[in-house]
Amino acid sequence: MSHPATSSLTLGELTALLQQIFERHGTSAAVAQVLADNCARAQRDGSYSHGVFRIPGYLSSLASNWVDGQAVPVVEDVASGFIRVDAANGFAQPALAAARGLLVEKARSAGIAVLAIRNSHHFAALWPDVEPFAEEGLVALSVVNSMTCVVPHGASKPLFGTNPIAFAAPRAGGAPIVFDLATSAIAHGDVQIAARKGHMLPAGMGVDKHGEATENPQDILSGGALLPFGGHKGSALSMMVELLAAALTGGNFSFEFDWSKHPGAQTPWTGQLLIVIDPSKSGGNSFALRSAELVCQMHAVGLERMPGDRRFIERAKSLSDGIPLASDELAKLRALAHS
Ligand code: NDP
Ligand code: PYC
Repeated sequence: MSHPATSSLTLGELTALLQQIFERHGTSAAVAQVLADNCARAQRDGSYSHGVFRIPGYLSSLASNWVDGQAVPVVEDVASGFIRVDAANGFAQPALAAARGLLVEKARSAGIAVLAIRNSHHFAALWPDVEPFAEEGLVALSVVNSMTCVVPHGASKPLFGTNPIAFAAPRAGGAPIVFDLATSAIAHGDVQIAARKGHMLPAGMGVDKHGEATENPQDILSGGALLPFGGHKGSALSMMVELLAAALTGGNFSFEFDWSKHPGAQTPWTGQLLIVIDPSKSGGNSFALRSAELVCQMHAVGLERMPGDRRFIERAKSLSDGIPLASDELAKLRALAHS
């Protein structure tokens, strides 16, 4: 069996290429730099549903004038532990970047700080938003809502978004503890990838347009919907994400925006919440040592894989061998950088 030819790029090469693409397609240099960095790191870590796969979606949203690639976020310092950012109909990551310094300063002085981003588009993996805090010794939790495509448990029609939750905590002597999970049974991006590859999904992920269970990703994408993970439990977490990421920030609920007048729009126009905690304020044993102890005990009872381990292994491979990209995919990206 012949395999498609692959090329490999360094993180710097891929970031520079993606930055060129974003700028070429209407973003400011500052926005391009933040999005390119995010997307290249996702590709490096094998987060394929939110790596270069997302580039056409970003570009078609920009071309439809649904999202403002030139937006300049407005940061408001509203309380000792609370920052609000109006992303001005731009992407969420530049809004986080604009407020990040103040957020860390507040978390370190007050022990805890909240960043509430509204009027924002998040089209990426969530772990890149939290992992760097843990690398600085802080604990971080973030939630973001997306677009209506998930049927709440016990309901008959979709309402929630795929609404991920990401968490990162420092760990002594090892990589931070990080998880990042959609509250739907599967991320929408993975449904698209399965449909493209002609693969069926495991049972229990979604329903077709008649509300009947289906394992066919095409049925889900053409009028069907996803289910929450874990029945009523995932559904409750998805509801929590709507409340924290939209109601608390002033952003849209996943069902609240209408992109029908912007054909090609794909980036959800919602909100994002981050909570950052300085564990040094808790006193007692160092938090990072306690994290390491917990992981040690988890391994002692037979756990082989921590959340994040797969990504860290992919990252190490990418750093030694380069980030693999199918050669035809790379050619398309290079064409986009000049088109
Ligand atoms: P997965 O189900 O693949 O993984 C969820 C988490 O569980 C990851 O931290 C993963 O670690 C970990 N994990 C997976 N398998 C195991 C295992 N066997 N044992 C222990 N841990 C495990 O992710 P999702 O499909 O839920 O989400 C994919 C991405 O989609 C996320 O990055 C999410 O942020 C993104 N997304 C973004 C949205 C947005 O609106 N911006 C909306 C929905 C999703 P590891 O990473 O190491 O595999
Ligand atoms: O994969 O569910 C998803 C998703 C929604 C918005 C960005 N990614």
